[in-house]
Amino acid sequence: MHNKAMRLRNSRAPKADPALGQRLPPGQVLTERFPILHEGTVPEYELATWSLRLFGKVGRGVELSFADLQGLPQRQLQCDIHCVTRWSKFDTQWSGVHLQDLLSELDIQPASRFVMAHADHDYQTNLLLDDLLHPDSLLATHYAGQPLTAQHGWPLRLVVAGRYFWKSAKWLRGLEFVDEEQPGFWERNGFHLHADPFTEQRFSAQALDIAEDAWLEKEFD
Ligand SMILES: Nc1nc2c(c(=O)[nH]1)N[C@H]1C(S)=C(S)[C@@H](COP(=O)(O)O)O[C@H]1N2
Ligand SMILES: [Mo]
Repeated sequence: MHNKAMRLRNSRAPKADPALGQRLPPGQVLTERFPILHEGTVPEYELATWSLRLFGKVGRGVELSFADLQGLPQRQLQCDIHCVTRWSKFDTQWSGVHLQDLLSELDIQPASRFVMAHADHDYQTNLLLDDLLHPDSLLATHYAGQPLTAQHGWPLRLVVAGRYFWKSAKWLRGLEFVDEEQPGFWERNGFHLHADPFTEQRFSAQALDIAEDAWLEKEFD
């Protein structure tokens, strides 16, 4: 098991705050800050050569430039985010393109239920197509009214409704439509395939006890 999963497993759950009611998933702590978490270095891009590919079981594949994305309908999203390392942040505000709008505008129809998101650097996460089509998911280009910062995923990241935040791949480069579910990066390294915060689908096997403060050692902005 990856030592991130191991460390988390060996730490304790925080006490529940009844004032937060049903909105804060079990075992989470609320923060106002916005932690920055990823493996490896922050990628650098030239927008002119950047692209997003849709491929696999999706008829003719497509490759979209950033300008193509900007030409699609833009949506706003406000949602709560929940990281498996126990921090949650309420009312984050995103804007960008919804996958449903992209598929409709390009007149393409996926023929599979599963999607592998491909991101830099060599990061993948497995998703259900339905997760991406959820009204509270987005292919986000902006956070709080500003273009994403490099550290938070510029130029494009996923925001995936109802899943721990590792599913929200930063530096997204491709969506591969696949017949069978395969684990992505963290899902191969001790974390759960489906990652529902409200039922605490944290780890790939049993037993939960997670570090309530591991994220405090990270960078913030
Ligand atoms: N490409 C990429 N996306 C990624 C990651 C990563 O390592 N690489 N880490 C994930 C994890 S574990 C989390 S918690 C969130 C953190 O997003 P943030 O840095 O904007 O808070 O990004 C997710 N997306
Ligand atoms: Mo994470």
